[in-house]
Formats: sequence, C-alpha cells, structure tokens
Amino acid sequence: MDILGMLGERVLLMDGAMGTMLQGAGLQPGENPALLNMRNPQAVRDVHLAYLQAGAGLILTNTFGANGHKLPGDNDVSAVVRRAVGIAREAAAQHATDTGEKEALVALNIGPIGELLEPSGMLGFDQAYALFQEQVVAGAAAGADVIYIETMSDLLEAKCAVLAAKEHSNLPVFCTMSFEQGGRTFMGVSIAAMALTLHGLGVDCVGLNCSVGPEEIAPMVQELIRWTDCPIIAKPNAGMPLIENGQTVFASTPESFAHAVAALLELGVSAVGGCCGTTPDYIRKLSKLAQNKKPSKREPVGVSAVCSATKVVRIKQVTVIGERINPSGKKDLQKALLAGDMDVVVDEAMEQAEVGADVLDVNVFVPDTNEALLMAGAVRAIQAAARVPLAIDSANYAALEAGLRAYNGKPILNSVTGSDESLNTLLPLAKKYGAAVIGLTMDEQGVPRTAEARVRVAQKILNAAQEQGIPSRDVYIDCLTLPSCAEQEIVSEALVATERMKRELEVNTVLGISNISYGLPGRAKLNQAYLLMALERGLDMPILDPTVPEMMDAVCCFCQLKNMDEDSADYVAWMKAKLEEASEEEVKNQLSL
Ligand code: THG
Repeated sequence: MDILGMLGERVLLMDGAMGTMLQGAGLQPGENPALLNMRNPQAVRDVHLAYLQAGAGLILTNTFGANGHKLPGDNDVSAVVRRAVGIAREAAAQHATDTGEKEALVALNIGPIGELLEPSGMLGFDQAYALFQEQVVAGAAAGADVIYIETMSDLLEAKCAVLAAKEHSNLPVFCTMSFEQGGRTFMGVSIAAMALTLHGLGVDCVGLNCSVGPEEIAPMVQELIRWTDCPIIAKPNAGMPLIENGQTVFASTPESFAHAVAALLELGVSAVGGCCGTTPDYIRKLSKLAQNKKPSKREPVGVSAVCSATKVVRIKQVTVIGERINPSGKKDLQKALLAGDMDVVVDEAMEQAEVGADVLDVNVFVPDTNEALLMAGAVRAIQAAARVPLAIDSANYAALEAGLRAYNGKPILNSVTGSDESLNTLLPLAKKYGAAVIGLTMDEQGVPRTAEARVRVAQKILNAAQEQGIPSRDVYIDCLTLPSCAEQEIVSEALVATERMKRELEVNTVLGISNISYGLPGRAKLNQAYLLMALERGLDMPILDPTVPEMMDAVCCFCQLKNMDEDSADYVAWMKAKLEEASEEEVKNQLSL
C-alpha cells in the first residue's frame, strides 16, 4: 500500500530527536549535525537503528540543516544529502532483515534555511527556492520516500519549500511548523493560516512540531483540526523546555510524554513522533500505546476562508473586497506603476484596510509594462505592510501566476470565466497554488443577458472546478454588474442570478458594485443603492471603494438591519467613530477660521 493509503489505516509512528543523540558521537558544539553523515556515518546509522528498534515506522534523515546556506562552504550539499538518505535506507533495510518486519519509511528532513526571507530578512524567494531544490533533488535521487519539511516559522518559507518539493519530485510532502504557546509562530503565523495555505498547496500531511511539549500542543492540535481535513502530524518536544543551571532540560519523562501524545491520537492525529529532548526511550513508550491504532475519525471542516500569513477571513457574513488598487481611471497610480514605484499601491492598501476592507483586489494592468513583474512586486510590497488577504486580479496568465506564487497565504484568483480556455488554463493554476477563485458568469459568447443563462455558466464553472479538485466552498460566483446607463433594462438579471446562485448552487457570491455607475453623475449614491439591492439578494462579497463613506455605511446598516450584528455593537461603534471624526473635523475647521 502506498504511504497515503497507509496514513488512513494506521497511525504513523515517527522517530525522536537526532542532534542531541549525536552529541555523544563526536559532534562538536555548534557543528552542523549533517556533517556527521560524512565523518561518522556509523553513529548516524546507530541512532536510526535505535529508533527503529523502539518502533518507529518512519525515520527522518540527518539533513535538518543540510542546506547550501547552513553547511560550511567547502561541503557538497548534494553529496551530504545523498549520503544521509543512504544511511537511513541502510538502517531501515538492516532492521527489516533483522526482524522480518516491513521496511520502515525514510523521510528527507528539510529544516528552515537559517536566514529570514524578504521582507523580514535579506533572502529572496528564488534564492531560498534554489536551496530547497538542491536538497529535494538529491534526496529524491537517493531514494527517500517522503519529503518532510519541519520547524518552519515563516509561512512563505514553508510555501517555498513545498513548491520546491512538488516541482522537483513526485514524493508525498509533509510539512510542519513550530508554534509558541499563544498559538502563533515567532513570525506571527496562525495555525488556521498554516492549515488553509499548506492544505491548499497540496501537502499530504500538515502539522505542528517543536517549541512545546505534548500537553501544551493539545489545544493547538484541536485548533488545527477545526481548519483542515488534511491528515495531521504532532511532533512535540519532550515537554516544555526549562533552563536549569544554564542547560535546557525538558519537563516530560518517557512515560508522561507517551501518555500525552497518545491522547492526541484520540483527537484524530495521523502521525506522531518526538522533537527536541526525546530519545528512543520516549518513542518506545509511545510505540506501546500507538501501535496498530487507526486514526480517530474527524468531522469534515468545510469552512470557506482565505488568508494572509497572519489574518484569516471567513466568508460568512458580508466580506468587503476593496477595489482601489486598480489603475483604470487613476493617473497617479498608472504613473507610479510605470515607474515601478509601489508606494502608491501600499498607501491604497493601508488606507482601505484602515477603513474596514476585509480583502483587497490587486490589479496592476498598465499597457506596455511587464504585468507579471509588477503583480509579484505589488503583492510583496502590500504584504510587507498590511495583513489583509488579497485577490489577484488580472486577465493575464503570467501575471496571475506571478501573483499567486509571490503570495504569502491563501489568495483569491480573480478571475476565471466559463470559456473552455479559461477553465482549462486557470483552474489548474488555482488548484496548484491553493487559491479560491472568482468565477464570472460569461463565456465565449460574452455575458448572457438573462439570469437563467448566467446560472448555467456558473454551473459549468462549478463542475469544472470540482473536476480539478477545487471544492465549491472555494468558488465564488460573480454574476457580473454591467453599467446601468448602457444596460438599464437588464440590471436586475445580475441580482436575480445572484439570488439563485445562493439558493440553488449554495455558493458565495461576488459583484463589482462600482461598475453599475460608469458614465453617470453621483456615482456614490447609485453605487450605494445598488449595493443594498444586491446585499438583500444574498451578495456575500461586494467589490467596492471602502473609502467612499456611502459604501461602508451601507454595509454596516445592512448588517444591523439583517440581525447580523449582535446587540448592534458594530453599528454603534461605527457611528460613534464617525461622529467623533466629524466633531474633530469641526473643531479643526473652527480653529483655522
Ligand atoms: N468583478 C470582478 N472583478 C472586478 C470587477 C468585477 N475587478 C475590477 C472591477 N470590476 C472592480 N474594480 C473597480 C475599480 C475601479 C472602478 C470600478 C471598479 C472605478 N474607478 C474609477 C474610474 O475608473 O473612473 C476611478 C476611481 C478613482 O479615481 O478613485 O470606477 O465586476 N470579479
């Protein structure tokens, strides 16, 4: 049976710490443990054998820091990685021969590069990617069964490693990150953001390792289970790390560790092992409790959400998509983009987030520019400054891919249409990068005039998405607002279609609100009226200008009147803030008289 089939059938027991075990075997303080693969392979093999004898069914190669940044310059990374995989394979084979048991799995262990990626640090995404690629290529060639990425703190670095693993091997990919007690990594990534992003990128197993002990990791595992249907790994330390006489010691004994980790299995965890401070004793005790257990059943999750690394937005109530990062009709933005200057883009992002946009649409199309380059640059610049999730908006395939690739989190792809070409090229892109998609109800023939025909196009998009493995909760349907001055007699078709989408196809809905008023005076008033009409029909995600007071006022009032705003708390807070702002303005005006 393949590894993934196995994961569903039996709990996978992994090994424990490697580095500390090697300290007795001549590893110098501060030395990269991966160097021992070359200098003392027998010592590494012995550690693997000890874990295999303790009952581990999957062992991690001694390659956690075997990357081109961490290994001293005179080492050949590829040779070190290949040797490490060879040692683990030899140990697994020997153990299988000795015991007559099935040969254990060998996982290529990949840790963080050891230098922060941009924008927090100096390392470019492509440089990090090349370092991961080098490890993956060597490990896959040497016969690893799994790519095992762990101890990540930066979601973008984890994404980079996952892409390198998937683009340079056909092996299953497991990925875990390290969370501190508050439930965030030291870079601020939340468990929900990790779950949405890594599951979207198609990892086969996602989880938590290091940082804390098995008792402290339990609530984090529960949180992870709330956000993903993906099989889950828990690989905690041997209890909370404590400093005693200048030394790090861990709070658990092998017994207490084993019992606490076994309790995680009841939650529905699929793979368990030990991180810092664990030894073969810990794994042996755990093996007694975990052996031959079937992973506990979990409830399907089914939440509709997108995220940045630090902020998750659930599509539950009205979700406002800010439209201002769009150069059409904006001379200053066009000029800035032509010059490759992202300051205006970042200002627009911060301002829209400030006034309450939940998601920002990012469109950087200006003729005669490299749109892909601008899109990646805009995504990076915005994400360095603001936490809101983004919708990558372009008609250009390369720009969409550049934006999705640069994005840190789970983005929205805006947009696909019902034409075969769009579905065949863009849905695989959304699937690969784990993006939600906005589907426009138009096809080769343009925008259908009737609601009925728009529902048919939406159905086609949903079917095609499902065929690609994109669940319908990640497809948001846009029934297309046409300018009312040109198409006054069919304004209601988009609204009727929106209502039918919700009722018949049960999907989230999108509409561009400002489209309605192109070419007419008093746009804010018309947009506001249209917004309210659409919300009443079940619009979930209006694309609008949140800096226009009529827009956010209408959203706020709508939620209050629809009983979506408990005790009118949001309404009261919103109006109070407005009144205070107004009186400050008044005072200022009077002072300047
Ligand atoms: N559906 C989806 N995506 C979309 C749209 C849609 N993306 C683009 C657009 N429609 C929504 N975004 C905008 C952005 C700006 C304007 C209208 C819609 C707009 N801009 C002013 C103008 O062009 O005159 C300039 C405003 C200013 O200067 O502040 O009207 O329907 N899925």
